Amino acid sequence: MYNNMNEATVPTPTATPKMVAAATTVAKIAHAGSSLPPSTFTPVSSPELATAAAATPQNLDQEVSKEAVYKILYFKLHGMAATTRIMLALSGAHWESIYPQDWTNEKQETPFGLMPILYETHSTSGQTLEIPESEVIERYLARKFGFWGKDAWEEIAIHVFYCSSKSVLSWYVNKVLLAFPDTKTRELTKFVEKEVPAWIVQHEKWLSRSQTPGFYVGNQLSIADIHSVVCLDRFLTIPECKDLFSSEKTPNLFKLKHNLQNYPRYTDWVTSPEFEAINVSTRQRLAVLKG
Ligand SMILES: N[C@@H](CCC(=O)N[C@@H](CS)C(=O)NCC(=O)O)C(=O)O
Repeated sequence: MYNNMNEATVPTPTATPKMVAAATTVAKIAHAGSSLPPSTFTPVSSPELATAAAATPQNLDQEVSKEAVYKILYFKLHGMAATTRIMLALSGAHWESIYPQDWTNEKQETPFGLMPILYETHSTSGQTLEIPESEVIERYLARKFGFWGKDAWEEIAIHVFYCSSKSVLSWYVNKVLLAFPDTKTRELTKFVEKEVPAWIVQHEKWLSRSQTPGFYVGNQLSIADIHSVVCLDRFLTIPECKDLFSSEKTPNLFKLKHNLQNYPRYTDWVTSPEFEAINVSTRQRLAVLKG
């Protein structure tokens, strides 16, 4: 499974900062010619990696830390990077979306041959953390940026709503978008008549019971709020789903969306030329998948 990892980048448990820096230099040389940051993913921890992963806790109320800069590698599509990009935008951290230039070859350099991948580079140590797997990235950033609740119970509740929305979006992607042509229509009907209405009923119920309108949990923005808005926006682009949503039919989901729109950094991101470019190529890709 780890065939493509660069062994030179794997620090031992007793690796010193000097050894880590040397390994990083070797990795940079090994990746000359590639557009991707050096691959550094490793199953072996070290004090330096643990410190880097725990470093720079930020939240929306704190001044932006320049200690870590982020790159998120994904196709020029919303897809599995949408929630991560929104969290990065909201955090005020220094970040950029990067796109594969020659994916067939670059794929070989990545931990699982799949995107998204988050690269977090620390300016003090020069260390780059490479994190694959969309859900891991989302949860890592949610914790780091303060979208993961204020206590252990809030964390559980946020996780519950986040997972519930994740599963309905996965249902759509796996059973409708990626379906063979002969089953697509049948699965889409199931999605529109059963899966989305069930999501709406349950999430409207829980949002109507929340402590603060516009948030699932507590009185602050969480990954559950952000991810449900990503789902809502996605479902609103499906013509067969559109009529299931309105300010009368789904007032609490709409409140969630309007609340998010009150964050200037969110609005800056979703009105940016780059977001629009991702919109355009997402629409093109979806048109192809729809057939
Ligand atoms: N479990 C992975 C799945 C990632 C995945 O399937 N990525 C697709 C794009 S949505 C990909 O990288 N495809 C390119 C390829 O297979 O070469 C995650 O959640 O990150």
